[in-house]
Amino acid sequence: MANIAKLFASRAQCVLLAAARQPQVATRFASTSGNWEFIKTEVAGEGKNVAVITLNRPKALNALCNGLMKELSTALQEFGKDKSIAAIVLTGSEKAFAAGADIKEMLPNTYSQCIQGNFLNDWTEVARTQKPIIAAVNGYALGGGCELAMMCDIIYAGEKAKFGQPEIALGTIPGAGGTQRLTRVVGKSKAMEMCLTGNMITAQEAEKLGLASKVVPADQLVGEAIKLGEKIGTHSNLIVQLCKEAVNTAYETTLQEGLKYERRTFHATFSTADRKEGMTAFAEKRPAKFTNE
Ligand code: CO8
Repeated sequence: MANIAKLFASRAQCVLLAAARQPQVATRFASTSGNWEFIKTEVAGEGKNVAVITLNRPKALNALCNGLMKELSTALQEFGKDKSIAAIVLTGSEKAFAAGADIKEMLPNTYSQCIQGNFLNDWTEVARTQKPIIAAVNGYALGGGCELAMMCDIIYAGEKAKFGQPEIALGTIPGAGGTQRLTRVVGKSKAMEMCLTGNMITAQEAEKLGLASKVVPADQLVGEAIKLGEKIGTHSNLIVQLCKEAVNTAYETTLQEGLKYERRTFHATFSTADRKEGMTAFAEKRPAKFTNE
């Protein structure tokens, strides 16, 4: 156990050191120029610190073709490096967040092509992103679309959103987390029911099950998600990153190991300027001025 504690302490210190080593200049990337085929990107919020990525393939209900997933990964990497961005909102259209992987594109795939081409490898960028990602889900989030939403950190759902894992009806199974992330969130019985029948659940059910944290009217959804991103952006980006890692650790390890990781990360925050500033500001009854250091 002592070794695990040491490992976690050194992981937390590495994160802090790596963050401290990064250049402090705010860089704007091509991702904000709107030069995409399958997505749209913009920067929103009063402080222009929330990135919004909109899946934009309306004719196919935002089916997640390779080109779309590549653009999404690139945009996430670019916003991830952009120091001025505190949080990212990922959304689709009112009809569909995403109706799943592109069935027509996948149709001719063979087993050997899937294995040798490492099919789905491009899909991991969302879960690897260090900044908080909020999925704003209107309409269908099916198959890979539901899995994409679950790779995000927080899901806000529009009133008419529908979540489901219908792969079983296509003679396959979820391949990007549907049998794993969904089960951890909603429990075995509900996950089995959804994966084995392909039945969809409503936004209201998703909220009740803890899959979505809030249901809002469809036309206010993206605005609410941006507000959430702005609220997160009022805190230290550095500490937000550590906190996100600590919450994610709950899904990766045992309770004891997770508690140790949390404790060591908590200790590590005492080596940051932002921890000192946050507590000093409280004691002096003034707003904190975080520097992300
Ligand atoms: N792939 C490709 N095209 C799609 C997809 C899709 N997943 N979903 C919809 N479309 C296309 C339709 O083919 C149609 O195109 P066209 O006009 O050229 O015929 C257009 O979008 C509009 O769709 P519909 O006419 O069907 O619209 P409806 O409003 O009648 O129905 C539904 C909406 C219920 C969402 C319906 O389109 C549907 O059932 N879609 C398929 C949902 C599905 O099965 N998703 C799971 C896909 S498999 C998957 O995600 C595996 C994930 C594994 C990991 C990721 C691997 C990359």
